[in-house]
Order: sequence, then structure tokens, then C-alpha cells
Amino acid sequence: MGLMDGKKGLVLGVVNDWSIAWGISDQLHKEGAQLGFTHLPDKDPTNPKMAKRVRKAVEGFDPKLFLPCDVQNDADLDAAFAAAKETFGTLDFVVHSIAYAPIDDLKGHVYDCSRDGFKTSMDISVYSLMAVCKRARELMPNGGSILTLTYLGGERVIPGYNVMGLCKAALESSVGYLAHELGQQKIRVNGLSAGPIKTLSGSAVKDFDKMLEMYDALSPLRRNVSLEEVGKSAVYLLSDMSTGVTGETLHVDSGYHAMGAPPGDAKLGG
Ligand code: 0WD
Repeated sequence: MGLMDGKKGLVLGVVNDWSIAWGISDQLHKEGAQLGFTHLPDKDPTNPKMAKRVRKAVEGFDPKLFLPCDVQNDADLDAAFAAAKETFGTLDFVVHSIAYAPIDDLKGHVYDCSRDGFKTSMDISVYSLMAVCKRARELMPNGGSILTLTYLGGERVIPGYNVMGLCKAALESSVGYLAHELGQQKIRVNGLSAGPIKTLSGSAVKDFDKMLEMYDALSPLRRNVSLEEVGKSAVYLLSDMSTGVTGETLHVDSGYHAMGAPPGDAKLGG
């Protein structure tokens, strides 16, 4: 008996087997969930590198659905949820594990962020959750659970996280509003705030290795979290183990978020 037996869901945001969405899918699959996947469309359809890469990454999860979906494109989103309806009938959960900021805007100062870069970052990293909820609710007549991924840089200043911190603040705010709006339909909306994990997107963040060192040195557990740990906590939020939880941001970060000053054994400036 798995925690997700009989449950059907859509996962947005697998790129490879380092992706947080992959770690979540791995645990969902082990718990018996039926999964569908969307991936970022290839720029050149005659050379479908991304489709091949993602398909290889998820083939072990017995995907019931696999299709491209650029979350900046309403027609793509409509097509993905129409395909989910055709394949699954109804959905029990959706995993939204997507974020993007143009590299120059991400690496530069917040005050230097371009207007277009800001719009793109907010569109892909925040608006997409709203757009997903709009479509998912129509496929969740019996309720469901929607999960997005966030980071502490939305609550506190994390040097290097820059414009993505602004996006995560807006994303976490939207989790509350969406939870409020969808609660009467028994649809829960939560965020999982993961500690740093080396992924393709993670490596775009300036000083990412320093962030990993900080968690080893300063968090209550004095270590970083694993993809497996993030995946297992996601299963909690997506399963009936958490039916009373919505509008929540769950930190899976070795307790780092709770600290207000470095512990006595921390080696600073070394
Ligand atoms: O340390 C980390 N890696 C953390 C990540 C700590 C805490 C939170 N997160 C969050 C990220 O901000 C993001 O919301 O987790 C989520 C997933 O991130 P990830 O697993 O670290 O990154 P990755 O494996 O790269 O997946 C994110 C994917 C994109 O990756 P690339 O590398 O191609 O930018 O989001 C997808 C894309 O596949 N994506 C899109 N999907 C559809 N339409 C779009 C788009 N327009 N843009 C990006």
C-alpha cells in the first residue's frame, strides 16, 4: 500500500534527474502515484534535445502523459490540461517546480534589473502558478493538492539570489491567496521551501557553492538536505497525510530558516 495509490497528477519542471521535480516524482512513483509530465518545448522541433532528455529522465516513472508546455504560453497550458483531462479524467495533484530569470538580471544588482527581465522572471516564476491553478481546479472536482517550490530568499535577503528573491516573495504570497480562493473546493495550495540543491537552475545562482557551505556550517542539522528528503516532504503535502494543511510554506532546509545568528561552533571568515 502506497500513500499515493490511486492518485493521478501532473508534474511541471523536470529537466534531468537532478531536478527537484525529479526527486519529487521519484518518491510519488514509489508511493504508487500515476504521473504525467510536461517539459519546456524545444526551440528547434527537428532537434528535440529537451524532449529526449526529459523523457529519458522520467521513463522509469511509467509516464501516462508526456508533452511540451511553455508556461508563458496560454495555448500550451490549455493543451497540457486538456491532455491531462483526456488521460486521467480528473487530477488529484499538481507539482509546479518552475522558475526562471534571465541570467544577466539574475546575476546583477536588483536595482539594475531590466524591465523586460523582471516581467519575464515574474511571468515564468509566479504567474505560471496562478495559470496552473486556474486550469487544475477544473480537473479537481473532488479536491486536490497543488505544490510549488520556493526558497528562503523570498523571505530574507540572500545575497546572490537577487531578482529571484522578489519572485519567491510574490510566489509565497500567491500561495496564500490561491489557498484562500480554492479552499472551498477542497483544493489545497502549499509551498515547499527547499534548502539549496545542486541542479541546473541552482548552478545559475551566484555563489551557490557558498550557500551549500553555509547550510553545512550554520543550520541546526549542520548539513544540506537531499533530493530524497525534499521528495518525501513533497509526498506529505501532496498526499492525504496533510489534508488539514493549506496556504503553508514548509521549510525542508535542515532548519536553516530558524536561525537568527551563527552557532558558536561556526567558522566565520575562514
Ligand atoms: O537549490 C535549488 N535548486 C532550489 C530550487 C532551492 C529551493 C527552491 N528551488 C526551486 C526553483 O526556484 C524552482 O522553482 O525549485 C524549482 C525547481 O528548480 P530546480 O529543480 O532547481 O531546477 P531545474 O532542474 O533547472 O528545473 C527548473 C525548470 C527549468 O529548468 P532550466 O534549467 O531549463 O531553466 O523550470 C523549467 C525548466 O525546465 N522552466 C520552464 N518550464 C516551462 N515553461 C520554463 C517555461 N517557460 N522556464 C523554465
